Amino acid sequence: MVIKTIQTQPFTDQKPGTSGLRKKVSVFQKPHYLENFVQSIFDSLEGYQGQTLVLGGDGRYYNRQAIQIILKMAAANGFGRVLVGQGGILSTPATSAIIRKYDTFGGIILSASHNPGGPDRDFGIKYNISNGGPAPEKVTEAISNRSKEINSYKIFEAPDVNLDTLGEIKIGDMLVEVIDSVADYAELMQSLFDFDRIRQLVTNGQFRMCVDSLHAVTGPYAHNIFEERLGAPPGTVTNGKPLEDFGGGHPDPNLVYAHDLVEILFGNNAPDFGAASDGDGDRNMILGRQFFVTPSDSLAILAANAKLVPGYSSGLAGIARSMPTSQAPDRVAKQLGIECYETPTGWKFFGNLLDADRATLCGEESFGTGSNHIREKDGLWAVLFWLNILAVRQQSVEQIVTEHWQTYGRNYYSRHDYEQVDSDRANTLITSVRAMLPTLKGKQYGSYQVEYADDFSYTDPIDGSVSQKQGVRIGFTDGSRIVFRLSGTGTQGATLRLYLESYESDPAKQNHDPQEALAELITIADEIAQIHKLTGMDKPTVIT
Ligand code: VG1
Ligand code: CO
Repeated sequence: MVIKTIQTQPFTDQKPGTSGLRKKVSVFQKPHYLENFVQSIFDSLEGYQGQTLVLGGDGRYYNRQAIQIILKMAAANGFGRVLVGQGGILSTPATSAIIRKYDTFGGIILSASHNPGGPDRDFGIKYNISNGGPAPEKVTEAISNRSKEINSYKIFEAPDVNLDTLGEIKIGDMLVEVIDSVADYAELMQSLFDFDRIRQLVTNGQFRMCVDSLHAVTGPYAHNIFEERLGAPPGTVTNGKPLEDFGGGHPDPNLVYAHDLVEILFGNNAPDFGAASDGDGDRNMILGRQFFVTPSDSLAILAANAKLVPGYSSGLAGIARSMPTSQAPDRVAKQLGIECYETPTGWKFFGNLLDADRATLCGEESFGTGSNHIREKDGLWAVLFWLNILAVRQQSVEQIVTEHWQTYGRNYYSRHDYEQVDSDRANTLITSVRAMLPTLKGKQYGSYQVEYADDFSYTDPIDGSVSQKQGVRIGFTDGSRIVFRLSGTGTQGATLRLYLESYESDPAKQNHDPQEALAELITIADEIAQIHKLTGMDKPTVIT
């Protein structure tokens, strides 16, 4: 076995987006492409000699090949040890948990999350730091800068490691430990939630639930936690075997892509509870019988009920939500007398707040919820949190949500995505809305009057770092909002996201379809941004 130094040329497109670098598999398969990026990560870190790295992915196509390359590069660059998930499998939340539990230097997660997988689809890679969370912007910028000037990388010439058998093997001086992908994570969940109480609920013969892993990474975790540890009947977890192409679907837990689950929960004789998670296991969708819980409401409800859950019984230090997430959690925070922080989109912005114990629960409208137990959002954690609440309150999902609205009011919410828009057109749209911002204040649109219009800028309260241009927002005097953003996770063209929110305090008016309740705002958004004209699309591709 020898260390080789390979000469290479920089690629110009290795700037990480909202959550790591995501490209078509064929891009990652270009000679030196993955290697350049991995070496750029290592070159941007300091003090990792002899340290431990965690490595795993969501099992998508190219996961195993990438892991072999990264192991050999980690060894050649001087890491002391790598903990790699069995079969190359580690969910994003499990990786975060393992980094923290074993106090490792950092971790590399191979995933393009909810993007489809397969030879013609997407692959991705992201680096997480020693707190278990996504690398903050100063690190991703360093990686991106390094990738533009890199001219060589180091790799061990060594045989592939058997990833399927637990145990240890060496590459040069570096120890590779193939670890159980599930155990550490499942134990952490058991330490936070009342498993005895949840077990009583899911085995009482009355309560029925379905957990759809969409052939992505949570399958082994969900089987272990729900069926083995909690005793739910076999078959509770569906699509529980991770497949390289996720069975051809989008591993995205929303009403559009998790349609099989949606049909079950909205069909005849529907079960009481349904949940799904995404490719890498950090997102969740929560459904009751004939009932959908909007992710923003979910965060608010978890916060309002946190004291019912052992891991949070002493209360919350604060809540944090991404800017486009609805203001429902703000109302709970106000009632609890705690702060609700508003951050840019992407979990990396929650890290400092969690580390400084300013926030305990965090969430995003994009089906992401989590807490200070790790530094990533966590799909199955959210499912267990809901089950714990249901077990204590002995009410249905619908009852819990509607009572929440009666107490706090309802924030009607929806996101409209326009996918695969021509990038120039999408940029024109955002640029022209930005240019209009100074003129909008005070303007009347139908029954809405603009109170403020700005481009969201965030100053991190802990380290003072500033992130600008994080989404254009237009707020109205009654608290309603319209937000425009371009996605930072896509791999084809641009995706325009339009986020819509309005507030209804009257319980008699809280049972409308959000698309109807938001209809006027939807029209106003088009009037302001000329979405249909500029995208050439007459309706969104996905509505959540
Ligand atoms: C999307 C979501 C964002 C989330 C990100 C990563 O980003 O909007 O809330 O943090 O995906 O989630 P964007 O830039 O496309 O809007 V995941 O589960 O894909 O790692
Ligand atoms: Co994800």
